[in-house]
Amino acid sequence: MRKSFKLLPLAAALVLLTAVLFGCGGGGGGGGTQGKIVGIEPGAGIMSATEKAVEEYGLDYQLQDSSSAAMAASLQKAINNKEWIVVTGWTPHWKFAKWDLKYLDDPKKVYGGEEHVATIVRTGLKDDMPEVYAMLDNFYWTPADMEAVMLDIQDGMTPDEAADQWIRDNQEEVNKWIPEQQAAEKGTVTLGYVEWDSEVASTHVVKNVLEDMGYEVNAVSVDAGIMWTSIGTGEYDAIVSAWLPGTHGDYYNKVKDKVVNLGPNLEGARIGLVVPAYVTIDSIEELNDVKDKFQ
Ligand code: PBE
Repeated sequence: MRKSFKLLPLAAALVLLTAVLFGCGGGGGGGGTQGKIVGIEPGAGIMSATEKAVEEYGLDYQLQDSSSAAMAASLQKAINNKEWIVVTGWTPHWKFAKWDLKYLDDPKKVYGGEEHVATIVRTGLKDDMPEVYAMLDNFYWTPADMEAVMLDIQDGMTPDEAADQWIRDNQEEVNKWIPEQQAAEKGTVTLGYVEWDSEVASTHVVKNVLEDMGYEVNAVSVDAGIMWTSIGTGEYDAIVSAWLPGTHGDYYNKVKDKVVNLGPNLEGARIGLVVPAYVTIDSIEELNDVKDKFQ
């Protein structure tokens, strides 16, 4: 009895010593400290893609959870100090207009190629709200359109102000989305989205168009996983934030038999690892050689 009590602290000390000597959780091969990739919200498709990239390229890097806003703030800080930083990035995004950035080459194509953003609606919406369905089906814009809204929000407008401004600047285009047959009875439309800058922009444009048509709109911001399960259960009427075929492929496959895919609302989207242009590497394959620069 007494003997084992004495051994316990000794065992704990040994574990501690081992951890100190071998650097708890660090290393994984090349030695030294791991590099750091600044990520965004844990549920984002780009986060699972990056975990896959770390594995497939054997990167001695740690992917850090964060938020889209915190990622942008880290980028700003690093650029102010001319420090190296690698973040999970995507297009369309205002950061490319604000700073000189580049994607790292991805020869293994872990991040897929060009993507589109699709509009997904719940089963039954077409019968319940035909003109809402028609408007959502017609909704289509370009990366430049989306960036204009994102930049206005970044420059201080609220998402509703920026969306409203864009609609007024593009009223002719927007009028083409609105069906001629207007329902006598309007109702409430629920849109689900995630607080990603691109999705804040698109969701608020659609929200404001529907409001102009006389509907009440709830734009509900949630985690990506919840957005996808809730469109599957029909709790939301629509999402305009489905990044396909790659980024949200797994989420989509789980609900695709229960929802209606209205096809692309934007083409020319992309995800990957992004660095400031002054960073002198060009490929994900080079990251391990310079991990000390990405602390
Ligand atoms: N994003 C923006 C999302 C999709 C839209 C690239 C951050 C994601 O990774 O899931």
